[in-house]
Amino acid sequence: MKEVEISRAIVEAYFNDLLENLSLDVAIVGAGPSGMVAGYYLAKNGAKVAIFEKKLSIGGGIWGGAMGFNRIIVQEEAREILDEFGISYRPFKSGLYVADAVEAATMIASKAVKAGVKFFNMIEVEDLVVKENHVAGIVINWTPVMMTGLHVDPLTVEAKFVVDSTGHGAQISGHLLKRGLIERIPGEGPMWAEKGEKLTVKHTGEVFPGLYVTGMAANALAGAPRMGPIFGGMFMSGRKAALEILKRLG
Ligand code: 48H
Repeated sequence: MKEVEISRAIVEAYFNDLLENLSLDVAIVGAGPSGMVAGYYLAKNGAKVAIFEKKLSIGGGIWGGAMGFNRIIVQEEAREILDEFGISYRPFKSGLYVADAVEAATMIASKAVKAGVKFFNMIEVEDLVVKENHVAGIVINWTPVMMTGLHVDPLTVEAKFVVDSTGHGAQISGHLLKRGLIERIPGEGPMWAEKGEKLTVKHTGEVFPGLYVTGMAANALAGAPRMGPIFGGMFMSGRKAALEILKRLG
């Protein structure tokens, strides 16, 4: 076993995958719960989809449950999504279920990979490709380059649709705001779990031609309340975006 053969295998496998994923049906930005669920339903139904995550680890804000107490709450309307991913849960009181955050994160990630989602971690999406008033892809750079502020030009990935699943900061939609392509991002409102959950799903959708938002990014764009450690809305948001995009892809 030669060290250089190990290096050759890694470089070849990784760059083959990257080459293979430079043209996508859907590029999802952010591997939190809403982005991973969207990716799963898209890939399961035949779309070519990759998720770009700036951190080393995927899962976004799901791992810690609330305050690091690693349990999440899911409401009745989203229970079928727990079943779809094979996540175990127990009823707490009428209409509310408790699941293990680590089990939820790992099951969703695993099913997404098996459905055909390609994850690229440690890659930050630093901008969008916009042509003739339509989002046509993402601009990517290596997270350590972004962290160190080195002046290194990015690469691009073309995609028929881009999904902003970047959570509270709605970073990707922010790139359109700073160019005056969307009018405003009011940011999420203070905690109101029930309303926040409903509005997450309601405001999931296309916010600019070719760009969808999910999860907390949808709340940030709509000025809708946050909801704390209840995750059914994140799951339903991801599924809603996927089903709408699948229709458009035909
Ligand atoms: C690549 C990026 C970039 C970028 C960010 O925050 P998330 O978990 O997002 P959601 O919306 O799927 O889930 C939100 C949920 O975790 C949560 O925070 C809730 C329910 N809060 C309620 C409350 O009241 O606080 O994941 C977003 C992911 C993260 O992994 C980021 O690292 C990643 O997106 N990301 N990846 N390029 N430019 N920006």
